[in-house]
Amino acid sequence: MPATPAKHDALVADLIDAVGAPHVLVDDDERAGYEIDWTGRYGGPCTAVVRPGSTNEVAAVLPLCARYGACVVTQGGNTGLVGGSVPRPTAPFTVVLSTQRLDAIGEADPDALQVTVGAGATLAAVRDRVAALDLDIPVDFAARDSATIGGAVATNAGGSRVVRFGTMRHHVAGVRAVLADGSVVGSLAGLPKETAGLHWPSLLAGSEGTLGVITEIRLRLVPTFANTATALVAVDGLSGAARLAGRLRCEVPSIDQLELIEPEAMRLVTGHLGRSMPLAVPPGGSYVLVECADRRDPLDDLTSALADPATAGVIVDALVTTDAAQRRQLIEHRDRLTEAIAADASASGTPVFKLDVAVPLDRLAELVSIARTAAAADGARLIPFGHVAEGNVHLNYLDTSDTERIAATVLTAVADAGGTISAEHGIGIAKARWLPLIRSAGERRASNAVRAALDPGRLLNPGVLDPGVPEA
Ligand code: FAD
Ligand code: 2HG
Ligand code: ZN
Repeated sequence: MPATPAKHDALVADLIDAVGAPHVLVDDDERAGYEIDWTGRYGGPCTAVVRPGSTNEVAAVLPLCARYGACVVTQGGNTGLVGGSVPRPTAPFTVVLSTQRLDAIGEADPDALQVTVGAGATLAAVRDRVAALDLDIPVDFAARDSATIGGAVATNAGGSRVVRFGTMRHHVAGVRAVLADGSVVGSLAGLPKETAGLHWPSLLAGSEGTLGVITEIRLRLVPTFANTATALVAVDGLSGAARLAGRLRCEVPSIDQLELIEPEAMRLVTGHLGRSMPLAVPPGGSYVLVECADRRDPLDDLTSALADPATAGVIVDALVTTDAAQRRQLIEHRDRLTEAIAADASASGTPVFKLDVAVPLDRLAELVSIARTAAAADGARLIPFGHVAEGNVHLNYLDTSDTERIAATVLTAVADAGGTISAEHGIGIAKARWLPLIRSAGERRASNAVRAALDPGRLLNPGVLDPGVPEA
């Protein structure tokens, strides 16, 4: 239900009291960018955008929204790909709580390998800040200039370094967060060990803005590995890509990325970058981008592993380099894929339809084949790529006619293969109705109970992660 004008005005006045007039945006043109997601597929109107500047201001804002019955959608960099960071079209009495001003970055502790950052600090800003201490962030992906640490925790983001360091939840040594009633919870002490009941980082990582607003994070860091070697390897197919990934993980301790680029994706990105295909693959072949990073030169380890008879059998061709400019060019084939897809979608006028899924590695080839068949049946174009070691493939459909049918075919196949309908982007709005494919009624009831305990008014991110009330 839309708010009455009186209610809207009263809420806005109270929000202004809480955070100051410059940080409550109500004009159409000021709100517009917060109301539509990165893909242009999801969004809706909001009553106001509020930009608190501290945990205490967040703690003041949430009970105000509760008092007026307004929903709250927390938004970081708004790079999320499942519609969870923008208002719902059906809930116009929504406040977008932007973490943009929560962007402080503390002094890193080089002994503990930790730093305290505001939830609104971007990945790139934190990386730049800690570089002087020879430290780095363990999670990285192409949206690094806009995506925030808070958003990455809330979505349990993955990215290219998961093969080495794991997903975002492994790097949260502490959080501070605000619950719907304004309670401030968590700790930033960064204790690597503590067994004392409920653990806020574990509960909030991956909660997609449904359990609380994360305001600060005690983030784990990793050393900078200054010596790098990069390879683009053409292999004979997805099973070959999986074999290569397994062998390299055994034989090259400095593996930092193992990224999958299917030929359709390579064609699209090279066209976007105005380049020719860097290597040919045979029909049914695939590309794997390999990045090694170490304190010493990893080139010999990489080249001897690629020449090993156990891997050589699946390799069709390879480019290997340590030259900075050549490395950057190779990596761009993977790093700029989402941008290339967005440019294509914007030229064709139909938003891209994204499915981020993972299956056990030995089912990857079968799944991609089903995804291709679904594209052909729809008359759509499929651009598949991903993170090979985790069996995580991003199925990007362009020029779709019936996205529901594609989702039904692909997500059912994923579930049947023992996979997940969200490997790293989250469930958001996009996949909420498909959650029963991978979560039992009992599991959904338990999730609902946790959510109801922390947010009894269902204030926070309604619809996200919510397939409806499960059967008794
Ligand atoms: P938003 O988009 O603003 O929000 C995402 C979700 O988190 C929403 O549900 C929101 O309500 C919630 N949220 C945000 N901040 C908070 C907070 N402080 N407290 C509570 N809830 C919060 N993702 C990957 O995992 N791996 C990738 O490789 C990857 N690559 C990408 C590449 C591109 C080019 C793009 C556009 C996106 C990519 N993503 C990737 C998806 C996206 O960048 C990540 O999900 C990222 O973590 C979102 O961060 P954000 O700050 O933009 O969050
Ligand atoms: C990536 O791995 C991101 O590049 C984005 O997760 C994937 O655009 C996508 O579908
Ligand atoms: Zn990804």
